[in-house]
Amino acid sequence: MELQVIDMKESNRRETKLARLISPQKLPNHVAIIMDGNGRWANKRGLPRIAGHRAGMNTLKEIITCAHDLGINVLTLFAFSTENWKRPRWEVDFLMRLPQEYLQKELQSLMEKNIVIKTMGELKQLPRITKNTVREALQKTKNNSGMILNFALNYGGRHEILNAVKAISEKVKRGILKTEEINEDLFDGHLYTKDLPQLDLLIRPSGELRISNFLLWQLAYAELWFTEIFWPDFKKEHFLEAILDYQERERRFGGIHKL
Ligand code: V0D
Repeated sequence: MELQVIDMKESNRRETKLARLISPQKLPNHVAIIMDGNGRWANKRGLPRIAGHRAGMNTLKEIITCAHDLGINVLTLFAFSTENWKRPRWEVDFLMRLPQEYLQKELQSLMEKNIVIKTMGELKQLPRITKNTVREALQKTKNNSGMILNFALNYGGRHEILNAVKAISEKVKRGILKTEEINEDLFDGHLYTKDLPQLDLLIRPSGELRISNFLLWQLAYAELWFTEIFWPDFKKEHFLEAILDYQERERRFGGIHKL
């Protein structure tokens, strides 16, 4: 008990220290997070995987609050990938009930923060209850004007790119678009992220050094930040550390730094 109290103070002090070092005028506009390591976090403690997902939901609350307080404009979260259907049936069923559980607990606080919920991915294939809950949340928050909270649900980066290719080629076939008119901006306009600012920073916890089919096109110039910490152990101080590292990096976009 004593130790835990000391630990808390220690971590609060670190948060305050990090928060003071952040420059408000150099914040990333758009941050994405792969919320990974929930199952392994639970295994390590001899708990069922679903306990890890629940713990991951608490982290989500803390990080959303932190991003909102900092003034981040868009937070994109990888909640369910097109590959996650390969997990055991019971785990998929459990995950599909989380949006409802989450929104029941948190929608009010999201409204108070003026947060807009958005999604990207194929919602069509989700169970009806999940789809309806999510659609209701989109509807309820659509007139808010604060931070965008963008959940990637049944999302795959290659799938997103193929969809764009299909939509563009259909336009060419119908004569609405000329092949010569296809450029990066036009392509951007056919992605789920078309109305969002450019991605600045990707955070991946839990020690995996991969992109795992997330935001393939959008990651072209984004900064990447990895940590070994599992998502349920990921705290405000880690988020602030990622933002601070981002601010200390020199972004070149393929050019050379002018001395
Ligand atoms: C499990 C840790 C919130 C990562 C967080 C369906 C994995 C908890 C949502 C959510 C999940 C989604 C849409 C929405 C509101 C909330 C969520 C899934 C998993 C996959 F509009 N947490 N969460 N969705 N986890």
